[in-house]
Amino acid sequence: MPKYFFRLLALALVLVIGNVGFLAFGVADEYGRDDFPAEFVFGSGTSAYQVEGAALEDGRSFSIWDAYAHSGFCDGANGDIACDGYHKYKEDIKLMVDTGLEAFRFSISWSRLIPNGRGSVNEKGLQFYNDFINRLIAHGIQPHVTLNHIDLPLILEDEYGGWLSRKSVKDFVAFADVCFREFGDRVLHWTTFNEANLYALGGYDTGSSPPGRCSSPFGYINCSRGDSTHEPYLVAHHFLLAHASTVRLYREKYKAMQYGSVGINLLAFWFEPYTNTIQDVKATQRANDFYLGWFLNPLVKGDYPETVKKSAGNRIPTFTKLESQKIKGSFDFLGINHYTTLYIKDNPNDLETDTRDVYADMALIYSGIEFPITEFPVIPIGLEKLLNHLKEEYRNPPIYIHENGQVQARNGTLMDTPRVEYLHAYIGAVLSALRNGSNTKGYFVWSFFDLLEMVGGYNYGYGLYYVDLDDKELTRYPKLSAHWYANFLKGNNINVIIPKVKLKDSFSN
Ligand code: IFM
Repeated sequence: MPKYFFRLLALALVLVIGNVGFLAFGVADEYGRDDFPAEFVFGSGTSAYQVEGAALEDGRSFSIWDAYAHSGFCDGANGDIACDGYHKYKEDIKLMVDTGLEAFRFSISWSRLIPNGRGSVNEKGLQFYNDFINRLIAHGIQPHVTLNHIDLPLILEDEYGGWLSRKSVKDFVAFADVCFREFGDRVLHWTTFNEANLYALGGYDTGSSPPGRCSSPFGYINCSRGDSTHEPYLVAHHFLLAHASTVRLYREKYKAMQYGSVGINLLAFWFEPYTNTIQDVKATQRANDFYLGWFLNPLVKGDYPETVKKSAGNRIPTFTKLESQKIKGSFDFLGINHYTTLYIKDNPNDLETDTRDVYADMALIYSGIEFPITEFPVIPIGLEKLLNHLKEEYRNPPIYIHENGQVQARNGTLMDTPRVEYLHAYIGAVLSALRNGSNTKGYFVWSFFDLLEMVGGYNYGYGLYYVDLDDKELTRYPKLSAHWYANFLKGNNINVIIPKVKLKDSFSN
């Protein structure tokens, strides 16, 4: 697509958004930045492999995600160059400033910082993240850092089977130690794992994310190695141990000097029963137990939920008394990634066979999204109910909504009205939840750019900014949603160019 096309479109968007009186079908917005507490943070985010590129530059080594992508699983795409964020970060931070971001969530590539997985630190990697963090802070943008966004160094996968081995716990904690030591004087918000639950399910049950392990008949891919019946439970157990040890390290060695906090992130759908039958209602509870309780029960109550233990039997590891004590209470906040609501139908047939994966252990069927996902259904009440559920069931922990956003085919359009509608509705739902006592502390739009997606490669995007992959400069262009978010964050009292989604709609149901 020619460059001038984007420039003209970008100019048109600026004119439209900036020119309040000119909007034909805008209706006054019903909430603004000022309706949220001043200390509540709004941001956006990315992750290392999805944006950085420079895959083998300046000493970085491959991660399991590089290997997965190079095996053709991300629709044939890979992150060798991605958005070239490694080289363009100064320009990118300028865009964050233009957008008015108060916080930015990103991950540190373990294999860039410690290319051998353990041992010596790569000075160039260290320099990059120091520069990045310093520049964010110089512009008043809080860095929120994820330690592992599905990108374990490949060398550790090859050496001992990665997260399948308990050795991963020690190496992860040592990596976290380096990060706290080097960046913790400036970074106050740390997340150990991104979507720990999906990491276990995608990586080891269905094979639909790195390292792509699964066993027939459970895989979404052709399973060449893995064991979908046992491995997801085993790696989830190791994630929890690694997480708890990392939190302990931070609390004992760094917290008194650095004053930061450490949390974990989970993919969190909201689930609604497909019908009002007792079976579907119970199946919906099971969906929550498997998706959230799998991690949150140990973190809040010290053990896996009874429903999960009952279905998984001896395939789920047990915690020793000491481990359980160590895990219980080992988080300062919970990060959630929420995209949409799914409808749940009971499916007891799944329990009739002894050879089951985690999904069969759940004994349910989902509906609500179809693959390939082209756009998520907009159901903001789902987010509100989810936040309420976390408040009721898990003692109202501090929450950061680390990811929320709308996917669209990446066809070059900057007029992403559906994304604006989506964001407007979901941010409204957050406000409702806050007013109902949720302890939510921040909200991050996923994602800042269109980037490499696990599902769909570069064919789909969530970005506020479009990255022109046909242009060797990889020029970034703000979409309508970037202008909309910027206006919201800057407190400009503008009308929005969207059909009205009234806040009170999200109270109904
Ligand atoms: O891009 C991903 C991200 O890496 C993890 N959460 C879901 C996003 C959208 O698919």
